[in-house]
Amino acid sequence: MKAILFMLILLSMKTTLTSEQIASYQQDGFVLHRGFLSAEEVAELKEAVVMTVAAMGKKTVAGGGVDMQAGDSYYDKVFTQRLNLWRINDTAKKFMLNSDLGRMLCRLAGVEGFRVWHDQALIKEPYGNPTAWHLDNPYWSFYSKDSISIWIALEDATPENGCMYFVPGTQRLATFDNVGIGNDLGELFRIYPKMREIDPICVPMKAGDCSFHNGLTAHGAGANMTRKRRIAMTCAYMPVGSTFNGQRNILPEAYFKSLQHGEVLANDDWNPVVCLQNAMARA
Ligand SMILES: O=C(O)CCC(=O)C(=O)O
Ligand SMILES: [Fe+2]
Repeated sequence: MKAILFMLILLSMKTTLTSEQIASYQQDGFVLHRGFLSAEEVAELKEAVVMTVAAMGKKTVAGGGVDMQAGDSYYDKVFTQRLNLWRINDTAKKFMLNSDLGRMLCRLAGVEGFRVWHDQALIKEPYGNPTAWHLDNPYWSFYSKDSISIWIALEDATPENGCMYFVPGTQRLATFDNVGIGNDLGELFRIYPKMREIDPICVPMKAGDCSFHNGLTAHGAGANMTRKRRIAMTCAYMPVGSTFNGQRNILPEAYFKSLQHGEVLANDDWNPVVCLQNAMARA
């Protein structure tokens, strides 16, 4: 009975994409997907996220990654950021490693397969600082033009509480140079002056909506000017076959030390596969 219920819950996720959405993602480097989760799914995932974040305390990476603690800096007040919840919470795992979601990623990016890089709960607390413009992929332990993230609104995300903004087409202008998410909102545009010429798009979402963005698309979020938490759950995915670039990011120490530059990142425990198309054909 429990298993049947489990299936029904998963089946109600809206995982079909239109060809317009795919074309729009490929053109702009991001796309909005409305109604991804039902109200019940939002409640289930939100509860799991809030509970897991609370249980982690100041520890920022769960499940054996780099040992880091949140502090009291400007960055700590951009959001409460807790990573790899999927490693310690089955609900987060069920959603973030879902194979239908995996298929959406493959279709959007036009690549054969993805592994989880890391998930992140991103809670912009009341009066939280804005999220400075940045690119994601340069922080990670591999470089790819095809990495992708999902950002799921678990509360309505609005211009008042810090919804996301994207600069369309910037995935084609970016290299792997980056800036930190610090207190200089527009620093990214000093290294990429061409990106300044494009108008950012504000992407408010209802709880249950999600967006997908390429790891090289410039994006940021506003401040939270409200008294309520802006709660989002996100996950970044790495194309299958990506290679180690020498950066640690959140890798566990022993694994990090064992890696050679250029080695394929293929650790099924740490970076499980969420979709592999043509797997049958190649088997
Ligand atoms: O939620 C935010 O404020 C920023 C999110 C972000 O940068 C991301 O998901 O890559
Ligand atoms: Fe980001």
